[in-house]
Amino acid sequence: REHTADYEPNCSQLMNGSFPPPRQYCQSLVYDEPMSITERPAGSRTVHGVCHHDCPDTCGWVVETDDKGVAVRMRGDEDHPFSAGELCPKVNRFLDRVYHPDRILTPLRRVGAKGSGEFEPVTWEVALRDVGERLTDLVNTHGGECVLPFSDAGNQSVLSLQGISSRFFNHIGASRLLRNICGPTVGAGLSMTNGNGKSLDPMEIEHSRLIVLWGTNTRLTNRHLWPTIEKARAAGARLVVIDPVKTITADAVDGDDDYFLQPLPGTDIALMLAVMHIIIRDDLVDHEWVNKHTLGVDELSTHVATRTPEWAAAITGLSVADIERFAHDYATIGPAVIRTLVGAEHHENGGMFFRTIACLPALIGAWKHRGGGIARSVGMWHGSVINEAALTRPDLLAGRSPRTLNMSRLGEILTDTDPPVRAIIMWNVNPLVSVPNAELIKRGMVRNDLLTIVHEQFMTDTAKYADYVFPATTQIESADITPSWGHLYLGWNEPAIDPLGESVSNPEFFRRLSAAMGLTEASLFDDDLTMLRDTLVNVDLDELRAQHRVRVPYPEDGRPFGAGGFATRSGRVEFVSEQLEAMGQPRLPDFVAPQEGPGGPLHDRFPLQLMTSKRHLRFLNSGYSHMDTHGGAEEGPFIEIDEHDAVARSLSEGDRVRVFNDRGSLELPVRISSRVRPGVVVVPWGWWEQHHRDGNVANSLTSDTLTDWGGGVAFYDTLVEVSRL
Ligand SMILES: Nc1nc2c(c(=O)[nH]1)N[C@H]1C(S)=C(S)[C@@H](COP(=O)(O)OP(=O)(O)OC[C@H]3O[C@@H](n4cnc5c(=O)[nH]c(N)nc54)[C@H](O)[C@@H]3O)O[C@H]1N2
Ligand SMILES: Nc1nc2c(c(=O)[nH]1)N[C@H]1C(S)=C(S)[C@@H](COP(=O)(O)OP(=O)(O)OC[C@H]3O[C@@H](n4cnc5c(=O)[nH]c(N)nc54)[C@H](O)[C@@H]3O)O[C@H]1N2
Ligand code: SF4
Ligand SMILES: [Mo]
Repeated sequence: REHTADYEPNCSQLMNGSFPPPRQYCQSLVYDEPMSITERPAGSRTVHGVCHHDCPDTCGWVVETDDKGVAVRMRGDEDHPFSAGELCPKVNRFLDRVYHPDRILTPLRRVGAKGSGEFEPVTWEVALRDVGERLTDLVNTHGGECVLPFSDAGNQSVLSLQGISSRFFNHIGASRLLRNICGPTVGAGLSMTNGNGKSLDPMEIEHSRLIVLWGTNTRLTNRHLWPTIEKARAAGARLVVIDPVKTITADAVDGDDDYFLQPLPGTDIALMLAVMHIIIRDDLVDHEWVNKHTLGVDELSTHVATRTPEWAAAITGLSVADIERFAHDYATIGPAVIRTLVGAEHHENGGMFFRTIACLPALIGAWKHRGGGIARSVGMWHGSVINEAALTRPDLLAGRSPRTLNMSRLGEILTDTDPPVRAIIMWNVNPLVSVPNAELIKRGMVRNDLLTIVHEQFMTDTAKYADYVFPATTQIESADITPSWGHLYLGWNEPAIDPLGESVSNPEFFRRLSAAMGLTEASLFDDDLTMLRDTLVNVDLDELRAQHRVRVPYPEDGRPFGAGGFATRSGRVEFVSEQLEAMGQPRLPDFVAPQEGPGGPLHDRFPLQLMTSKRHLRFLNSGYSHMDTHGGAEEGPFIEIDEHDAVARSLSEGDRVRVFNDRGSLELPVRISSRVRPGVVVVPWGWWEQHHRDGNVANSLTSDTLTDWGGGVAFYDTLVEVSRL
């Protein structure tokens, strides 16, 4: 490897005056005191860090550098209580990503048409002067709301997610972005029943004896939880997997006691209602717990009396016997845990899915047992040590209340919103691959009157539409703290190397943007450590750094609702919800069929339900398909279709087809598969336009209809037809 000028701290050229620095300009300066790492010991170093990806596992890692400051080795941290020394197939070659020849290492200015990907390198000074002037002009002429921040959790560390950026957008009064594409609907659904989205620590599954993996593909998306599940199984736990697709997690079902249920997508609520029907019919209710901690069980009983197993079988496509068996197992084998993550929220009835699933543990009193209840994201527990307001400074809005726009409707935002968005600043996100209805987004992104600024590591499908692309660091190049939504360990991320080329971290990018606009608000120039100190609650930053991680507070007896204490207005689990009724939703859990589904108006023309969930071991969302070591090592893209559906369309293995609906189309080879049911097809998500002959992507087809509540989006309620090319 060449390692000369590239590895100079990028701030040196700035500090010698080629660009005027604001207060804390240079990334390496933030280490001045009291934790100086600027004086590196001669020879190699070993530093501890933590994975930043939008992944529940938040693994610990160790990076070794040589005497020139080049990272030469990276491995899992064996002392990490959750990941225990393993890095997944996405990240175990992370250094290939860090030093990838395609990394963006200087600012780039667009020279070709939007979307063409033609850029020229420019200096930070030139790029920032132009961007600063144009943004200032737009804000002065049209008000701050014409600027839209657009980001997600590409790096979910605290500073990378919202250090400086939130302050910057609050200060200029920009439109606010509702970042609800992943997860908040789960919380909003559970909250209607439990008052909040509080969850069991997944490591408590060790104590469970019935493990229901419901709408989560653990072995793919949450692999470091698997050893905990195996530990419970070794102690006699039984496993049930519920998924419309026969995933690699479903493949783990083994022996007569474990089983896999394959309902049609978006129909699980009917299964849950029938489970409640059976539990009540056969008097498997934990009456004592229900009387003490729930509200509305009589009304619920009357309601589910008509939700028979036969009724649910007709909707879900499951057999009555399977529904009966599952209800009995769930109610009688304890402690019973339902493990669920995000996938099942991506339906029109996504909120109701989680509102209804929360009723199940209440009915059988599962929460009172260690290892019983629901285990989902544990982000809430991390929230107790993070003072978000100190980080994001809502007070900088100074009484203004800018509009809020939902990120899942980016196409609509850019093509049909009044007053229009005139500037969009994107970081941590690749919407042209990841946000539904991508063809509509493209129509917005080509607008010549839209100023598009992207802060990225690679020339993604989205970055191709930018006016300016600014180079972003990777996680091993900047300091941060990283909470986890899959376990209780908040990690310190020590930078192992200096920023490559002229790349900067996210907070540094927004410090520079603030300076370029001539802003003088002091908190826009806070250094990283100051922000972290202000943000952490009851955690000493120096201790966190020395110990690499800290376990966030969690009930000592392992039971989040052991003594009740639900956050609803009644303080109980609400089978009946007045809050939902006030929102115009059913007050009781109920199955509402998706509009874009088998019973809806589009089904005649587009009779196949398209699932585009995570599929490849080496992909993390949209982030790796472009690398030979990752995309090159996976097979795809393709469409998986059941044999009956294939025969009905005269399709054979390997045929090229056009998958289409009114939103777009996609050319793919056919794979005939027994992993999907008739009527359901799967296209793996994460491939870029360069991987498809027609330049479209899976999300060219997907629905941007929002979920019933919670502001999520119904990716997986997408209807398509398939025809041979
Ligand atoms: N069809 C379909 N669409 C989906 C989903 C699906 O299942 N099916 N899943 C949805 C879900 S759950 C999610 S979370 C979203 C994910 O949405 P994506 O936007 O695909 O998220 P990531 O791939 O995690 O990260 C996006 C970008 O962040 C960049 N990045 C990483 N670290 C940094 C950094 O420190 N600074 C900056 N500036 N950039 C950085 C990466 O290079 C990457 O290009 O996609 C959603 N879209
Ligand atoms: N390898 C890998 N790991 C990842 C990611 C990745 O891209 N690659 N992405 C990360 C991110 S951002 C997230 S949010 C998590 C998501 O983690 P998960 O929620 O576990 O993953 P998903 O693939 O979104 O969905 C899980 C399963 O839900 C199923 N599902 C969809 N609709 C329904 C339904 O109606 N009922 C039922 N029962 N099941 C349904 C899908 O078929 C899928 O198998 O994974 C994270 N981990
Ligand atoms: S992507 Fe997830 S599983 Fe892989 S190293 Fe990062 S946190 Fe661990
Ligand atoms: Mo996600």
